[in-house]
This record gives sequence, structure tokens and C-alpha cells, in this order.
Amino acid sequence: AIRLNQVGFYPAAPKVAVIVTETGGAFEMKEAKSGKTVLKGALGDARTSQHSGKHTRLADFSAVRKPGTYVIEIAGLGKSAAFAIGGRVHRNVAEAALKGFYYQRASIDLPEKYAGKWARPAGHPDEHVLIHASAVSDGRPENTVISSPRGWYDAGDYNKYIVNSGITMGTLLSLYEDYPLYFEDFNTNIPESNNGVPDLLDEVVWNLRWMLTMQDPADGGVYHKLTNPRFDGTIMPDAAKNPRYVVQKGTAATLDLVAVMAQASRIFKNFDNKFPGLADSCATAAVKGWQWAQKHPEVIYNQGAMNKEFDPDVATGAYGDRSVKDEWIWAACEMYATTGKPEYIQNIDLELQQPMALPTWSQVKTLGYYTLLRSAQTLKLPVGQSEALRKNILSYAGNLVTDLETQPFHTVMGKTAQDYAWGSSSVAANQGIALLYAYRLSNDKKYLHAALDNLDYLLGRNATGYCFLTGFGSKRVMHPHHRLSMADGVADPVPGLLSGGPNPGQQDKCAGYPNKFADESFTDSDCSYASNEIAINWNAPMVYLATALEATMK
Ligand code: 9MR
Repeated sequence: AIRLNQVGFYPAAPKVAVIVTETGGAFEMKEAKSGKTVLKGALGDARTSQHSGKHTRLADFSAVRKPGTYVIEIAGLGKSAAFAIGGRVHRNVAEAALKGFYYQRASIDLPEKYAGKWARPAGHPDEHVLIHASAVSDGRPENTVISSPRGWYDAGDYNKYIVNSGITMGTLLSLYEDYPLYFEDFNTNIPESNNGVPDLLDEVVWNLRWMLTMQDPADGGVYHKLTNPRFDGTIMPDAAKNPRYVVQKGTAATLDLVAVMAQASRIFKNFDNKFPGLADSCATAAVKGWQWAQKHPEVIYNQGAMNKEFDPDVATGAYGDRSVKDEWIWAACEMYATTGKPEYIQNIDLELQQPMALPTWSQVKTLGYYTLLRSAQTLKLPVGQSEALRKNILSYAGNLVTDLETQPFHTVMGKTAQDYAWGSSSVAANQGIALLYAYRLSNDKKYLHAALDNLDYLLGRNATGYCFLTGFGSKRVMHPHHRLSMADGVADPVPGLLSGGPNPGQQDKCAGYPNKFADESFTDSDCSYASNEIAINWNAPMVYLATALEATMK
């Protein structure tokens, strides 16, 4: 019944536990070891979950600032697991979530030195990938063999999808651009650690080099994905031998790649001595992709239609985005920020008068806004435009924090039913990021604290009671839908991966969901790909949120 961030709290920050209870009462906070009481308090007024109708009350222990290990105790309800108060209390969370990407690497051995008990041989070398019938071009007829190694596995499956890589990379690169200094002593113990490049960027390069191979050199178009026709079984990567294809080029994939390459080229320009030529290759890829997209402004990837026309059938993740307006906005903003040429955004409606949209794989325009704001000074953005961007983000964040005081878990996450979509954990994390932008734009701490509330949500203060990051918490996710974790024979799942979280769609029809309530529609079962899978586009905002809060709270 006692729900709280199971990792810990910053000394100076607000600190609450949420008690799921029908009755009021008192709580005590005690030192975990000595049992000495450090605080006694009354539970707050009842709040109601709009999803389940259940009641909750807050135990506010913000007054305790002394670093240490504590428990919360409530007569009749028992006591919480021990949690910490301390500086840098989420440092391990931030590092682990970034390290999660290393474990997702395709085409490379993960030796014990870096991977510990999750060591494994390389899988999916992807050096003999076939051009699918849907993707032929002048220079590359059907079944041409291309090489497209590296990259990260998307999720619990072993395919590599450009659209989802796009938002993932954009989020990680933005984290670097927003907090460059923070990464100086960040060490995730990957093979490239200590090479003079921040680990975050080393990790990003693994996927960046793969993405570069997904562009058809003949015309600049980008293949939607590199995939098996069918998902691999529950096997380790090195046992997977099915043929791999690149399929149909599309506008969403191409513009997502343009955005990532443009952003990467401006970042890696400063690391030219470490990665000779990489920034240039990225810049060239971005321009070629942009030109392709201008000729093909709206080629939509429609897997159903494609399967009717071409063999073999492809049944893996579709990432079938039906609108590419937002991809145009994002790519245009990144091209503008990198080149300084306003013509990139001149003919694009940035939609700044519309409400901001939280980033998802199919809605990426806000990544462009974040970049414009970050680059406002260098670009000498017209005052009207910066003001419109600022207003757009601040009014979104302002709406988010309205009524926070009555929310059952004291989080903006879950305020609307739509928050509990497939991958709801990434909604919480992306809201946190938006709130952090609002905080930096306004210096208003209510946004910073609401961002922290969403981290608390992800680490345990939620209706399920689970800490959603593998390897952390007292109530842990142990059985994610993740082929690596399921097939490796190791009891603990691969650490640092964010479980998708509650999803009332329950599309997997797994046994084990406790009920149909949106905020509780979660089951820690490996059959639950709809609530308990992991995915790179969910991990990236987790890395951002945890790292940015570490950088801010210190
Ligand atoms: O994250 C995706 C979610 O928004 C969609 O509703 C869902 C169904 O199409 O697919 C999710 O993405 C999955 C992808 O298609 C394949 N790899 C695993 C992804 C996470 O479940």
C-alpha cells in the first residue's frame, strides 16, 4: 500500500510517499538501521484515482533532509522497503539506463568485462542483408546483398527500425546538447569508455553508423527498417539465422534520418579528431535525404498494402506513421539549426499556434521546437518566433501541472486516460522532459518538481507499485518481454531497461493483468508485450529525465 520512489530522494527536494488507503491516519519515518523515528506526520486528504476509483493519501516527508537510509511506517499497513536520501541519488539510475543501450547492441560480442553475467556472443552481423522487393532501385535490384551492421535492437525483438531510431537518437543527442558538461565523468563501462568522448556519444555512434547504411546511396532515400519477415523466436541473438531484409523507402524514415544526421553532424564536428569524417558523412547524408524527401514528400509506409504487392510478407513492427507533417517540421528545424539557413523552415508551417504535442515515434515536431529554442541565440531567431516557441512549451507545461494537487499519485502522469497508451512509461518520461524545458525557460520550480514527480512515478510511486526500470527497486520488474532476458538463462533481466508500463489496451491478452483499470493494466509477465516490453524509444527519455535531474539537483 505504500508507494514511493524506491531508489531515493534529493535532500532539498520535495519528498512524498503515496498510501493507497480508504482511511486517514498517521505515518512515521524511521532510520532503516537503528529504527529511530525521525519524523511523525499525518496523512493528507483523500485523493481519488479517476481510473480505479481507489483512494490515496500523501505522506509528506520533505522536512527530512539528512542523507541516510529510511523507511516509512504506517500502523496497520506495515512499512516500506528502505530508500535513500542523498545527493546524486539517481546517478546509478541514469548510468544504468544509458548502459541499457549497450546491452541492445547488434553485431558485437558483449564480453563479461562490460556485460557481467549478461555477457553474450554477437548476433545479427547484418553483413548480408537483402534488398526486399518493395525496396528495389536502379542501382539495387531485388535481393542485392548489402551490409548494414551495428545499431541497437529496437525492443524485445531483434529488428532495427529507422523511425523508432529517429526519436531515440534525437532524444539522446538533445540530452547531450542540453547538458554537455554533465557527461565529463559519466562512465558506463563500455568498450569505448575513456576514449576521450562522452560515453553517451560513443553509444550513440553505434547506432548512428548503422543508420548511415540505411540510406540508398543512389538516391538518398532511406529504408523503413531492417527486419526478418517474421519475429525471431525466444532465442539468443547468435542463434538467430533468418534472412534479413531492408524494406520500402519512405518519407518518415528519410526525414527522421535527416533530422538525426543534421543534429549529429553539428555535435560530432567537435569530435572530428576522434571520429574523422563522421560529422561530414552525417551532413552529406542529411542533405541527400532532404533532397529525396523533396521529391517524395509523402511516401507513407503501409505494411498491409506493401504485403499485398510484394514477397515475402513482413509481419514485424510496422511503425506505420500516417502523417509526415511533423517529420518535416523536425527535419527542417534540425537542418536550420545546423546550417543556419532559414530557407529550411521557410516553407514549413511550424504549427506553433497549435498545442504542443508530446514526442512519440509518430509525432516528432516538438523535438524540432526543443532544438530551435536551444539554438535561438546562435540562429538569431526573430523575437516573435522564440516567444511563440516559449509560449507553446510553457502553456503545455502549465496545463500539465494544473490540478497536480488532486492527482492520486501526485503526478502529472495519469491526469488523462490517454497517458496510459502502449509504452506509457515513455509518456511519463517525455512529460518530465517537457517540464524540464519549461523549468529552464521560466525558472519556476513547480516544473522542476513535477518532472521529479514523474521520475518518482517511474521508480515506484504509481498504481502498480512497480519500479519500471529493470535492476532497480524493491518491487522489481523481473520478466520483461525481452528476448535477451528471456533466453539468456540468467534469473535477473538485463538491467537498465524501462518497462512499457500500464496499457489498458491489453493487446497481448496475457493472463496476469490484475484488472482493466488504466493505471493498473500492467503485468510483469514475459508474455505481456503490450505492458511489459522494453524499447529504445522508451529508454532514451528515461536516460534524459534521470540524467537531467541529476545535472539539475546535484
Ligand atoms: O511502441 C509501439 C506502439 O506505439 C504501437 O502501438 C505498437 C503496436 O504497433 O508497437 C510498438 O512498437 C513495437 C514495434 O512495433 C516492434 N518492436 C517492439 C515495439 C514495442 O512494443
